[in-house]
Amino acid sequence: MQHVGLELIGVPLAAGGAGDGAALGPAGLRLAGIAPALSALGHDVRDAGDVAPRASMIEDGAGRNGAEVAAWIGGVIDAGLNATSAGRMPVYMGGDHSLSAGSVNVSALTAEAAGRPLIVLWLDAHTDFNTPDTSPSGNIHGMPVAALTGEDGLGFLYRGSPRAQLRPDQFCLLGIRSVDREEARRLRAYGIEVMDMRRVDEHGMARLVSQVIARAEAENAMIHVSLDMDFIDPGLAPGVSTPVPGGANLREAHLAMEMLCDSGRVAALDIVELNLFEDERARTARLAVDLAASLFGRRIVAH
Ligand code: HAR
Ligand code: MN
Ligand code: MN
Repeated sequence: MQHVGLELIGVPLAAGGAGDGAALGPAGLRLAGIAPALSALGHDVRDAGDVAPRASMIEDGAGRNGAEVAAWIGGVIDAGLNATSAGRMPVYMGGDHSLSAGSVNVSALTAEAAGRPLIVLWLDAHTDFNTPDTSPSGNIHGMPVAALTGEDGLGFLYRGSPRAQLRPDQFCLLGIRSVDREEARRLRAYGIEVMDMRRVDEHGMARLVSQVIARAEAENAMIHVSLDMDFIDPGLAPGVSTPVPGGANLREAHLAMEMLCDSGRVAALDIVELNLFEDERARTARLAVDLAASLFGRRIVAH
């Protein structure tokens, strides 16, 4: 692929999830060698360090730890815009998935400024489309897709930040195998595209990812890749907070990354939900680095 300036942005955020383990995600990715792995592919890699949560003036947040999560999302938006305004591609190292309420907003703002549409490819076991009213847990990492598509009850996450308009039809959720009852109802009502694991089984990963890329080509869209590590089967990626059996296998996950790389349309990457407390001998951290390398040009053989 063409060499690009990549900006690593650490987001040691765990307040949006159930436990504390996600806060070690950025450290795990750094120790597993994400910077040298991407530099070795010819990219100019800069590590911006960890985001600081904005001093929060939000007191009326919803969900568990709402005000704290909002402060972090403000920091993510500041750091992300800082990277894209300098022409660098952000790689957000989470941290729980609530951070993507900020990172995807940055990609949408950046695409908007460039006059390009954005497609969001959400690789996850979960659909993350709960609201504070429907969530069984109150955890905001189960709500970022709702926040991004303008759910009223989550607007507090963007207070003090520029905000892009994202429509439900700009999202494609792939790898899904855990959806709450109310979430399922809302997904249908909003017409969000859900490529669940049954569709992966029936049609194959290649065909589904091709469809997403073909649509991006038709619209001349950029693609934001939001990789929740629980997308991958927990037998291969145990280091996550909310494992669900029946996920993507190793080649399916790499193939998705390789095809996205070849599309030349990737705008940004989130790597989220890595939980070192649950990992086994850093397998999940290393796999995350390998998947990032596939997304940014590593090949089995050059062709
Ligand atoms: N749907 C559940 C909830 O809202 C679980 C959400 C899960 N966790 C994540 N996000 N890792 O993808 O609480
Ligand atoms: Mn998620
Ligand atoms: Mn998930």
